[in-house]
Amino acid sequence: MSNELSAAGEADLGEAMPEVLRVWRDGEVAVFEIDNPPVNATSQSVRRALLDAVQRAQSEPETKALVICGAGRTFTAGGDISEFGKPPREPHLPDVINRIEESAKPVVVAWHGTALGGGCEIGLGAHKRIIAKDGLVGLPEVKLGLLPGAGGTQRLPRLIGPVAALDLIATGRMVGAEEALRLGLVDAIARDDLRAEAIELARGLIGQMQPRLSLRNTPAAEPEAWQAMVDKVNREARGRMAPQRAIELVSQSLTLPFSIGQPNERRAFFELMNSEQSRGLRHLFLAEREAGKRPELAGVTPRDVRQVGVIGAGTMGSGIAVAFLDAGYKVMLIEADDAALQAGLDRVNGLYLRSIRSGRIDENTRLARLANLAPTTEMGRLAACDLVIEAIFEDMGVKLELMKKLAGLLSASTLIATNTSYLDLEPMADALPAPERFLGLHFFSPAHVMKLLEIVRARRTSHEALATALAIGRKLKKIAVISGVCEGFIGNRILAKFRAQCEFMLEEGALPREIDAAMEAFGLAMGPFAVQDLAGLDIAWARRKRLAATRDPNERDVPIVDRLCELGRFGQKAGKGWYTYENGRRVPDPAVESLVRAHATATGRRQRSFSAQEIQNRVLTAMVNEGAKIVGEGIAARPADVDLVLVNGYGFPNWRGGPMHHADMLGLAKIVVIAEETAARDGQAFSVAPLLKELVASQGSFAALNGG
Ligand code: 3H9
Repeated sequence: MSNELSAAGEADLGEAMPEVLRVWRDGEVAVFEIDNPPVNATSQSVRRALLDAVQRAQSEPETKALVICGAGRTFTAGGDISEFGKPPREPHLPDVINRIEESAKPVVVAWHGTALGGGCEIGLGAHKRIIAKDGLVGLPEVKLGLLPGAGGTQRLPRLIGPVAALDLIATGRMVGAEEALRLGLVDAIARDDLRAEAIELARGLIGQMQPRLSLRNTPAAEPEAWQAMVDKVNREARGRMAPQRAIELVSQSLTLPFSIGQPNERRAFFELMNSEQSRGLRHLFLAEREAGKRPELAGVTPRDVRQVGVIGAGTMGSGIAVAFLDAGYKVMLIEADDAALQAGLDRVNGLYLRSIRSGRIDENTRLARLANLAPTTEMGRLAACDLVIEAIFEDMGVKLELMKKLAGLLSASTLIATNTSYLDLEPMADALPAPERFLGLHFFSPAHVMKLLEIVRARRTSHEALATALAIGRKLKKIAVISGVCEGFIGNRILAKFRAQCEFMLEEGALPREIDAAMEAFGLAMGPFAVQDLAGLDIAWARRKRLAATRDPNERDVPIVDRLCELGRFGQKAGKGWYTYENGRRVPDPAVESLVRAHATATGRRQRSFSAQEIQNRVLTAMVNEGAKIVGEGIAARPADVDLVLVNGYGFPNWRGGPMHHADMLGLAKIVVIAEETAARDGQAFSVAPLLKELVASQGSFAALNGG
């Protein structure tokens, strides 16, 4: 029988605080339930209440064991991110956890939902851990550029061994109940009723001496396995500091007592907390959660979408179909004829077979997902869809034809979306009887993998259509960012300026390999010329030829890519492009370098050498300047939305927080100086964004425009 004891959560400064810990007793077991919505973060009030409750329990004769659990949908998501970067307030989580571990009465932690970061560390301080069947546990601090700061790097290796501990800490991945049990991270998986079973477990421990993890030795690692894990972490760290510090601290758990390891961990935690990398990653965490919040959409109910039609089963269309199938939608895949449809189905199957090979899904999942796919060449069947997305050839004439057809076919409630990457949405909207139900859903290839979704709002797109698109984005587990209509929307518009600046530098004396090396050192996975080789230069060439007739003759244009294509250098698939490929390895090609040099000299521009720093500054300035125009024109609602697009769709290093955040870190005044130099040299190709100048004049920053 349960009896309510008290509610805690009183503040140390006499402020009125919500009750964040409910306390009751079940016989001799005191139950402490953390109740701090939305995710039970271990905020100061929670730490205070938990510490007081654990201490009080020590002197209560009727309490013989303790259970700590969480209210609502999750145990706890860990440290309160809104407190990060501010002076820490007592009691500190490591002290609370040490007190739990030292409890003379056994403590059991019951994990449900997610037990993350500090929430996992509370469990490591307890004497036994039990998890719900669908519970997840992990130390994801590394994703915020941090490390566990409440004993996690020292207790976890003592519990599950250093190799598995380093894996979890350095990747930040969450593990499910079965894996947690296999690793020894939990003592039991609840069969049915987590709370009741946790209380039973605690009752069974009454009167026994409880082992403390901090006093245990870390089990020795198999040297080869340890080295392999260290190598993997180093390889995957790619400029990020936190995983490398994780290696250091987990190693210390093997050789140093907890009393030294823990303060070392705490120091590393605060060093990382103050690092630009962690600031960048925390900025993105908050930006992701803000992106879908639009004041104009508050209270707008999204439409219910179940059946989706995808027109065009090429690379994009089949990837989009798989993205929707994976999220549980029914999908109708449309092609013009049987051969094209079969090729599309082969692509869809190929994607699923690859997922099976990589262990992401099993055969039953593949079959279940394919059961929701209806391939057809009959456009008329689209009438049954709630949403229709076109992913056909990128040509306005062809798209307008299709829109006219759809206008006569679809029911009055169907949402219509285009996956265009560049084209203007307004003429397409004009071709439809209900333009308020039309918008862009710009997926990135491969569409079932890439996290970014640009939702393009045309002039007449309704709030309901936008709210529905955002809800779809969430269901697809994408990071959805709303963009207005302009050439290339947010991402490709910035990419075009970035690429142009790289090509301008070629005309001024830089070489492709120098630019790629500088940008890879900055943190891009691949430099811009290597990326073009991967994508295929012929695509850009075809587009250039298409646009040639309408190109402004005064616009600065660098035709080197045309010369490469004329020589059949279409990129990796041809074995040569900006580079030559030998057994898949890219090698700078003297022939390309002479071609670049010859063209550069012929332009009559002054030739000089570029430092990596100068290349990075120029590229970043071009991106930030265009980003500022995009925000200034209202195409993106916030600078943080621009950051989300560049990080999630274009490989901008996440630990730099995106170009706009990074520019704030560098100081906007510096960016404006470089932008003005560029404009002075190249007035036709570059103009300084008015917003950038305004912010510098008012000593403002992009951060101030993010709100939230
Ligand atoms: C840590 O623990 C350090 C310790 O080692 C040592 C300390 C000394 N704090 O994501 P959602 C908010 S570091 C404060 O949309 P979901 C979030 O902003 C921490 N707030 O829900 C949002 O607010 P709003 C290590 C937090 O269901 C709301 O909760 N832990 C925190 O898709 C809902 O969030 C992590 O890194 C937080 N820790 O996903 C876990 N977490 O409604 C980070 C969330 O105003 N969190 N909020 O927009 C997550 O991964 C996901 O939020 C979670 C839920 C999986 C928990």
